[in-house]
Amino acid sequence: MSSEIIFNEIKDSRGVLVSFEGNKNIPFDIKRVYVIKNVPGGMARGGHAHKNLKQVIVCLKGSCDFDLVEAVGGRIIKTTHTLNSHTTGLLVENRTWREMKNFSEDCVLMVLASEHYSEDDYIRNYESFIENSGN
Ligand code: T46
Repeated sequence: MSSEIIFNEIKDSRGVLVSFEGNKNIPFDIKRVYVIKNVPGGMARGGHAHKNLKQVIVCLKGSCDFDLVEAVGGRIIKTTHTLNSHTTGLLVENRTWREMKNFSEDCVLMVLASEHYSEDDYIRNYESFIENSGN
């Protein structure tokens, strides 16, 4: 199930360092990293799920909300997560519908992905996503 991961900060007199390592504090091999920023006020993103892709999303600056829908033990579970810290990552499992909203103007997201980019991996129809989520 999707969940939040807490990352350690390494602080010294020179500042702060946070490390993200595949198969250590990130629970998969990292094949791709991308950044989302400059989202206009009121704009939503997402509106899809992925067949195989798992991701950890880290908010490096500002804030935004993720609405997730996924099937757990045959039941549809809906959760909302506010991302506003570089020490918290949101693990989004495959076959999880996501809507992203309430972006602050300064929001910067870093996304660590388990797969290379593939349009074929997207599930874009919410009704068929729910039907195929098994309940
Ligand atoms: C998710 C959220 C956080 C690429 O060319 N390479 C990439 O790695 C990605 C992710 C996208 N693209 C292209 C495909 C579209 O033409 O960039 C454009 C925007 O992508 P998309 O509409 O998928 O962006 P979001 O913000 O709706 O969703 C993305 C991820 O797809 C999604 O898995 O969790 O960011």
